[in-house]
Amino acid sequence: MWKRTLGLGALLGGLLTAPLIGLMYLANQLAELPFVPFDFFDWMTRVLPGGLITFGIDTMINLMLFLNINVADSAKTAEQLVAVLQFWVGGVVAGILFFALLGSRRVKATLANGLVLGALFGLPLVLISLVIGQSSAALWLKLPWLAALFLGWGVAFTWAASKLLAPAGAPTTTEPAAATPTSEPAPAGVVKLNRRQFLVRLGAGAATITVLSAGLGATLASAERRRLAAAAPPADLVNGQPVLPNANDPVIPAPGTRPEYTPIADHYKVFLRTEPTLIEEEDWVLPITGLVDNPLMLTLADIRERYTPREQFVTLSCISGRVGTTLISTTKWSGVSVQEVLRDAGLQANARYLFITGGDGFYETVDLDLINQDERIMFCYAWDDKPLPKDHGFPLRIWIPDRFGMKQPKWITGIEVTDTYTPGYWVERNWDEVAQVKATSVIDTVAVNDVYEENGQQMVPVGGIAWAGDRGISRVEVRVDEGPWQEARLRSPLSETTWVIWRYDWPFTPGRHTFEVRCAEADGTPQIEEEQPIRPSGATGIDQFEVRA
Ligand SMILES: Nc1nc2c(c(=O)[nH]1)N[C@H]1C(S)=C(S)[C@@H](COP(=O)(O)O)O[C@H]1N2
Ligand SMILES: [Mo]
Repeated sequence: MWKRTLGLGALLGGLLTAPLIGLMYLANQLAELPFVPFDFFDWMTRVLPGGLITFGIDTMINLMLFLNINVADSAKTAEQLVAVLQFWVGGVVAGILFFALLGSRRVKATLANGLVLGALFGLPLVLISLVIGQSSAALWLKLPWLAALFLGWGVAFTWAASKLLAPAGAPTTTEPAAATPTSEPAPAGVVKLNRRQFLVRLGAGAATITVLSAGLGATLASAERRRLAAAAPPADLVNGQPVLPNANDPVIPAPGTRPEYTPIADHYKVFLRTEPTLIEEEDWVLPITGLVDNPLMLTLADIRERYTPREQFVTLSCISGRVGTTLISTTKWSGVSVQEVLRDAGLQANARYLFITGGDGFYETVDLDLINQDERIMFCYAWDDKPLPKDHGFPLRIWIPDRFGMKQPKWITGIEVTDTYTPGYWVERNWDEVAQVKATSVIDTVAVNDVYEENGQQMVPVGGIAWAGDRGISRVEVRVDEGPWQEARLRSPLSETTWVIWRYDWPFTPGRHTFEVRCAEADGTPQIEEEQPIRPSGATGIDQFEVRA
């Protein structure tokens, strides 16, 4: 009996929740209506303790590395998948509970009770979605839509359960009337179905709706991505001419080296929520308040026009990348010096920190000593000469050289000048307070297919990147099978704050080989070769690359 309740309740819950998710996704793509699974997931990550979340992220990343999935491309996708799966499991659990209720006959399978069950399932979810979700659809549209979906789920569930709960052997009808689980003979002309046939039909119907809505939604989403990609031509060319400052450098990257200037669409992304935070320029002003003589309320136009524009080629990296990380990218950042804006606000004598908040609930503290030492620290409003993409913090983010991304809020919505230190979002979750960039070097390619001959010796180009924040790279060395370290050639970087592309031409010998790379900073400080874990301060160790040739 219990087994049956468990099985059938789970089955019904699962079957009916899949099309619910599909329809929400389609409406989300069509009219920006809420996609409740993401909203619920975001809410959950806020209420659950940080340690548990960190554990969850670690587990997911480990699994992806184990399955050889590119973390930079797929971490967010994986998280979204988890969010959808979690929602679906919620539907399965609700199915079991409700099936048990209906089976116990304490709740009759009436239309009214169907609505009640739908409300029980949906109400908390809809509330969460309305409060923390960022759907831009009007309330008069999203409220009836979500109500219809969840109430519809409840009614369909109750109806289907009543069919399945009909005494064994009794025929079930396909008539969706306010069904009561009785064994009344079916009216003439109605198709009689046994339980198995009924489930097959229900499953087919649910699968059809799910596949159609999810497929259509996905088609719309990929059309939008293509439209965006087409609107953005390759960034390092203008009218077919290279615009990068080192275009004439004689060191040509080994084939297979990552692009020196990351196409914006490929720039790695890290953010707290399941989806990027959407801020409309019209709705946005930046308040700079607290210990200042002249509190400011700046629009984006104010920031662009009142202060001196600056640009900088910047490599940004996430502290949670492993050795050989893909959570690192390079583009051109434009903005204004934070020093200049703060002069305008007039810092008071006891001002010590900026407490910066982001539109997604992220926050971080920046020491004013650091800002006073470095005029490059920037309020950034453009990447690659275009307004910041929504994924990357539109309308404003801060750039702090030589710090990992976790210290640099995007989607900035408020700045308070204070005399007290508040640990930032990730610092509170036990990550490094300073988060200074660790020197790192990575092998991207051993281009065995691009072998060429020099003085009768076959040569294979080997290449990759090295980076040490704003501290520069003076030397990159490669060794093969633990042989002697050989110096690589360095391409001049796009700026003193970007990675360096290196190249080493290896005298080919057939067989299986292990390549290793290490670098030294401009002042000669070698990169840390000892393996250290990612947390709390960023991974260190030697990147290895295996080839069989
Ligand atoms: N508001 C906000 N800012 C944020 C984050 C965030 O989640 N929210 N993540 C930080 C982290 S951990 C990194 S690595 C960088 C990533 O920036 P990107 O996604 O533009 O590459 O943003 C930082 N700034
Ligand atoms: Mo990060």
